[in-house]
Amino acid sequence: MTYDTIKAELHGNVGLITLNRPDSLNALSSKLISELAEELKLMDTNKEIGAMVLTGSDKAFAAGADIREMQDKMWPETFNEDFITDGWEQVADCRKPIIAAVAGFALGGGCEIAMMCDFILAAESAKFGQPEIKIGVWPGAGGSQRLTRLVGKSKSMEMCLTGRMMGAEEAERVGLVSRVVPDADLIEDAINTAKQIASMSRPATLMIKDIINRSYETTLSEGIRYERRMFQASFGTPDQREGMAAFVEKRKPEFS
Ligand code: CO8
Repeated sequence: MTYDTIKAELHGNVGLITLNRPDSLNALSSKLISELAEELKLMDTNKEIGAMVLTGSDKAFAAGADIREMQDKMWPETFNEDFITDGWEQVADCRKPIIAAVAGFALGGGCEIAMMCDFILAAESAKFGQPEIKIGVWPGAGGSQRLTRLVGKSKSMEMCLTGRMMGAEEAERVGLVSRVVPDADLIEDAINTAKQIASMSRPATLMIKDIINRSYETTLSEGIRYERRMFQASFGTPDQREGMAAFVEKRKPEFS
């Protein structure tokens, strides 16, 4: 499929989506969000694909929602069309693991989309922020909630109230990103990490994503109970049989 605002490629069993609006630092227009949602749905249901990578350019993952496009909107319109809903949650709704590979700016909606991914790999040049306050608004695609859960109240309040950007080193220190890599290695590292995930048992990867995400939605005791029930249910799956037999027989597992 070809698009105007994103590029989609396959790298073996990994789907790579590149945000592609270079003239506006990948500002998230409604067209971009709808193309991204469409491609993510295709990749999420494509049996050949085991994991996805979402990236931008060297300069920007995405510098936020498209300010030019939304500047004239008024409240009745935003409410009636449920602005920032259709398509926006598709990244978080994917069942397969999705990695954000971030270089340059990840601001506002860009930071929010990166946080909807399962984890973030950051290039040394990455800069994260929720600068909405500087244009007279506040986060609207989950930033106030996801950033706070990821980095804690103090850091989240400071970032959202001042709009300051956080560099890659600080982002790794506070747990916003899983690892920092040199800019030149970002895409290769992200694809290799996704390939590693895609080579594992598919039900196991989907289940791990599901049970970790459950921890954000429930109490500790309910989450642990859910994890245990799901763990018990893994016994009898072909991949459990194969994975454990391969370990005992000292060979590489071949997951179905
Ligand atoms: N929207 C539209 N255009 C943008 C955006 C944006 N968010 N960011 C950059 N651009 C454009 C610039 O207007 C400029 O275009 P042109 O060359 O035609 O003048 C081009 O990209 C390059 O930008 P700069 O010249 O400003 O580049 P600099 O390197 O000087 O600065 C910055 C880079 C610091 C990233 C700067 O561009 C900036 O501050 N951008 C805005 C960041 C921002 O405020 N983001 C938050 C937006 S609000 C938001 O995301 C709310 C999320 C809620 C969901 C929204 C859903 C739609």
